[in-house]
Amino acid sequence: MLSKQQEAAVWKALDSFNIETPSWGFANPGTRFGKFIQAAAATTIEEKLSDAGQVHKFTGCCPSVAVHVLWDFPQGKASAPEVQALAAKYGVRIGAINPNVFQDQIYKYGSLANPEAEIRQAALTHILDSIEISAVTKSRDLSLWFTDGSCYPGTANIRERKRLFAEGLKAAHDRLAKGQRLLVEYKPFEPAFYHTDIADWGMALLLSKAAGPQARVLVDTGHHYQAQNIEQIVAWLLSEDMLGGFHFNDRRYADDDLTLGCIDPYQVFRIFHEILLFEWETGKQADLAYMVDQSHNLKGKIEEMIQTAVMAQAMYAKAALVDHAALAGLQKSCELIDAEECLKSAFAEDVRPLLADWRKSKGLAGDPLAAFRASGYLEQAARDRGAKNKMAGGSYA
Ligand code: RM4
Ligand code: MN
Ligand code: MN
Repeated sequence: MLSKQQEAAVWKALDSFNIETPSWGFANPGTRFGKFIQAAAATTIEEKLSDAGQVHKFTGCCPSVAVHVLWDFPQGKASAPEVQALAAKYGVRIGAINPNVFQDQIYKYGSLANPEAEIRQAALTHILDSIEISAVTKSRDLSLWFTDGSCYPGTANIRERKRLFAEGLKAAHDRLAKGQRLLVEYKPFEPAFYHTDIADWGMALLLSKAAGPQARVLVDTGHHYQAQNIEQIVAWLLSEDMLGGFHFNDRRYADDDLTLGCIDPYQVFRIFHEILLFEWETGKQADLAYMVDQSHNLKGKIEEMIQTAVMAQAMYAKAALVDHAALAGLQKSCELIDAEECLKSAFAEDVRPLLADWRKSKGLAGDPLAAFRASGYLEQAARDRGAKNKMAGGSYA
């Protein structure tokens, strides 16, 4: 049984917890081996925002949507006011803006680190256009992920490319408005299979520092080597005031983009624990963007996103149950078993009844997935979009 005090801690945590959904998670993506089309998948930015609106309507914790400029702004900057208005129409707002400097043919040998100055400039121009879009959509974060790298030893000058990245990111940073942030994401491999220019958190950290004071590191939970201790990275970045936010997803092998916590919920809990422990110790609020970065080949997209939001809330609530004062004492006196049990007992609590109560207090259904299923939205979407999906063959766009 949870004490009144513990219940209050969970309640407070839930009141402050939001997680952003990705527009691309509602479309028909797949793997590089093929796509299995879903009749109800979103085919336009309007449909993506409508679906994201459903996730927020039933969970109450997904008020914003990250967008990919190339996929969601058909006319580039000119589409920004319309996209902004559509978000409002469906009860969400536009969150992080993701430039796309990896899909166009010109980026075969890289974007900001391309050996050709003209292509570097094209990439920078797209990033600067994305900053202009963020002014219209009132988005705080510009979220940058690069595929730059090389596939064979000896084919690229690694140090020169690092220099070019520092230069390009600084040029982008210089255009940020006050209060905006540049989030620098890292990933060890894919599509570059020998070296990736921003391969890990250390590289992202150094480049963020080189870019300027409004740059932070973005941790995508799927972008690590097997067995890497992600919560340690989180703790270090927090202590450096250099953690900007997350792309949440789960993985079993590599960058699998699986549903958050489907393989290892304890990992998610441990990440949230490091954040809440930091806040308790320092009395500071960690200023982080919690975002989902998942795209599902097989599961229903809206249902999967609801599962994700519910999982994130549950893990955050469990992390809020850790008795920080007790844990700090146990760590100091090296009482290993008791310290570990202190952490694990919070993880073991069943917070579902409390989550349901919290939802009901906000006028939401206790079980968001069941409520969404009962709404008939999915069946209607399948009817409205089925023919389009069949014809289009489905894509991220
Ligand atoms: C990448 C990375 C980026 C995302 C793209 C679609 O693996 O995680 O954040 O924008 O996928
Ligand atoms: Mn990501
Ligand atoms: Mn990824």
